[in-house]
Amino acid sequence: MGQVFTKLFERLLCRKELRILMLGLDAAGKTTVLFKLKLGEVINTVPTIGFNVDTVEYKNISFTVWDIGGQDKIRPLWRHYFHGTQGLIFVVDSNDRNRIAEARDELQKLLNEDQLQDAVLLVLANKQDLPNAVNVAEMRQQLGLDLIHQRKWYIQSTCAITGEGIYEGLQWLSTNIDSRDSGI
Ligand code: G3D
Ligand code: MG
Repeated sequence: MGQVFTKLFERLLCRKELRILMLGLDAAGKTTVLFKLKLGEVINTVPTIGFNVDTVEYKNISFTVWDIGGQDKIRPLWRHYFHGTQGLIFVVDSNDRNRIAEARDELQKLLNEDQLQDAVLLVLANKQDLPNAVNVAEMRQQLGLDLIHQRKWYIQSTCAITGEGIYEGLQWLSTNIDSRDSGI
């Protein structure tokens, strides 16, 4: 699977620099996705006022990942990581019906961030292997994605454990990231 992703990422390499953020509530499956990509070493850092950030650098592409939700105090610190983001991947646990509303609120807040206005949005409706999972059509509605008109977005069903759907999602991302921002 790693090699498949490598091929996909080669397409992005002619660009100067590519910043991708992968965010979502805790336990959505972000770390599982990150390791599935097998891009390289995952570096975990805890910036001074304490939240865990994982980063993977693959050539000129950087993936930055952290758990969102709840922490209003540290929220302003996130902005440091928003700058220059071309792609936002929002991972949601489709099986956690009780927290979809919370995920939606967090997503809406992210989409309101000035520095994320140019980022395209890929939503991964993860954990589709679980029998009680909300399907993609329902998730799209519950997250309010149809109300987004100012930005390119896409929702992909995934199972991060098997890797199902991840390639398709990233392919969409690589095709839709605005090349004007990426130095072409
Ligand atoms: P996070 O990084 O977003 O917090 P993790 O989430 O990647 O740590 O995943 C949280 C838990 O969900 C993990 O289980 C992980 O194995 C599981 N998980 C991730 N993706 C999927 C999926 O697609 N399907 C299923 N069934 N489980 C998934 P543990 O038991 O290690 O806490
Ligand atoms: Mg994690």
